[in-house]
Amino acid sequence: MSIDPFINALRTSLEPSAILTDPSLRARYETDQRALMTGRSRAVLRPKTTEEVATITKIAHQLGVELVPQGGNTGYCGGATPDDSATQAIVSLERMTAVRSLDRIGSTISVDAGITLQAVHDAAAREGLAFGLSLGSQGSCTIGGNLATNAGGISVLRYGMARELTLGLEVVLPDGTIFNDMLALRKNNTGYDIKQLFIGSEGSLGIITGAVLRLYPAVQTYATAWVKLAPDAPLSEMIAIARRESADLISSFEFISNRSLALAPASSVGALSGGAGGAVLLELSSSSSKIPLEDVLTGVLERFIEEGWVDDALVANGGRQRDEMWRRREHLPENEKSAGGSVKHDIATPLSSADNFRREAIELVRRYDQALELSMYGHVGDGNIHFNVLVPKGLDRLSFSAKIENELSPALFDLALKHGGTFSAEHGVGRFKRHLLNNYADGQKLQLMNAVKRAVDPRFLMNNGSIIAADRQI
Ligand code: FAD
Ligand code: 2HG
Ligand code: ZN
Repeated sequence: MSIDPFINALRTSLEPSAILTDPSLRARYETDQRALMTGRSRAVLRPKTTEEVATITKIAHQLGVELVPQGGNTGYCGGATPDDSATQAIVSLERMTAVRSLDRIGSTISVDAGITLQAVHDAAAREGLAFGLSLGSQGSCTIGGNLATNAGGISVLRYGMARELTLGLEVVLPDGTIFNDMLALRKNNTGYDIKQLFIGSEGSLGIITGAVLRLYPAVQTYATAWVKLAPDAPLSEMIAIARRESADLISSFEFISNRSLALAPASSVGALSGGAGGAVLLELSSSSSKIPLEDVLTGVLERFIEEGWVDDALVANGGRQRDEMWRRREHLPENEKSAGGSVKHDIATPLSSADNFRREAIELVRRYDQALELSMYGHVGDGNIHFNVLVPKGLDRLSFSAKIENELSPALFDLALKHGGTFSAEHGVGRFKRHLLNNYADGQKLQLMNAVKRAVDPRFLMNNGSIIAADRQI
């Protein structure tokens, strides 16, 4: 029998496979996906139901044990990784994967929070419907993680962030009580919209156990182009024109720099290279096959070529070529990793400042060190660019990251803020960016966050150290 009173108490309510204490079984839950941080947990807990999550949380509350919620562990900010004290317990939702119900007429789906994003896509597709959130990690990330981080991805300009796709939520609060707001309503103006507090809270206010999500009619037709950009193509202007000329049928407008494209293995490049200014993956989509999407896309591309913004464009001639284009885009994070890694800057600015930010940020990096290489890509259609500094060959990844984060990143974030932007567009704050939140957030916002945290979790038992920490005000 364990001498840990917390584990002993749990054993009376949970089956043995729900409690992992063996270090070799715990290991994969204790390191973040980029291997930037490894913690040490007291145990990894794997509940199967909301009631089991409530039981765990109640016992933790009684004994003052801190919990770290975890979904697919694909996050970028170390928010699902425990500290190294061996006192925090990870609560993994990986065994809570059910579709609770799907309403075809109302276009909603109700799910357990541990279900993968891909499984939600599949369940919706079986009923002729679609879920609007799409990420490169969708085979492993979970709905709970998506809502906890308010994830973005490649279709935000059509469907919005995770928040905008959520109608209802079920959350186990830090004392083990259950907040149930699993309504499938578009309209419900009955007081504070409390569920919104948990979306984007990165596990610091409670454990999301269920959600009701909005679905849309399934896409029937796509028109997809790989656009080779001329130097200094004004992306913001192009986005505005493309939206207008396509009656807003654009679902993705993804920019990829040439340095990012060059990270791919030579065998996967084919015709999908960039122009002098890089490439854009532009996609229009519709649930009606009666709309001549390709004609609309051709009209947009002709306009770009007339303006001299585009050297050449390739329109996908079918699903296979479309898949190739998307593979080229979705593999970028993996390609960066294989090439030695990068220091990430997940920047968003208003679209009207995006081109100026990019230009000035490139100059800033050049002034700091001519030799640094930038991998820039992302969801520029919604104002978000991943402005990543590649780790030079032969340098230690962690010490290079620390140096850049000390010496260069603050200037890049200052520049983003000068342009009305943010230091974290879609990846969140977690443990890695807590100091940035302290530095950059409005003082009143920090006070309100602190007040909310203290009201919901006065003993700081939920994900202490991620976003907000007990040892400091925030
Ligand atoms: P985890 O990594 O397990 O956790 C993330 C945070 O949420 C942690 O703070 C954790 O405590 C909390 N959390 C997890 N589950 C719960 C729960 N049930 N209740 C309360 N808190 C919880 N992100 C984007 O926004 N856009 C992208 O385009 C994108 N692309 C990606 C591509 C790749 C290849 C990879 C590896 C990641 C990408 N991500 C992207 C980041 C990541 O996939 C998202 O942040 C995702 O939403 C995290 O989900 P997860 O289940 O893995 O959460
Ligand atoms: C993407 O857009 C993800 O592919 C990852 O948000 C971004 O790795 C990155 O910098
Ligand atoms: Zn992204």
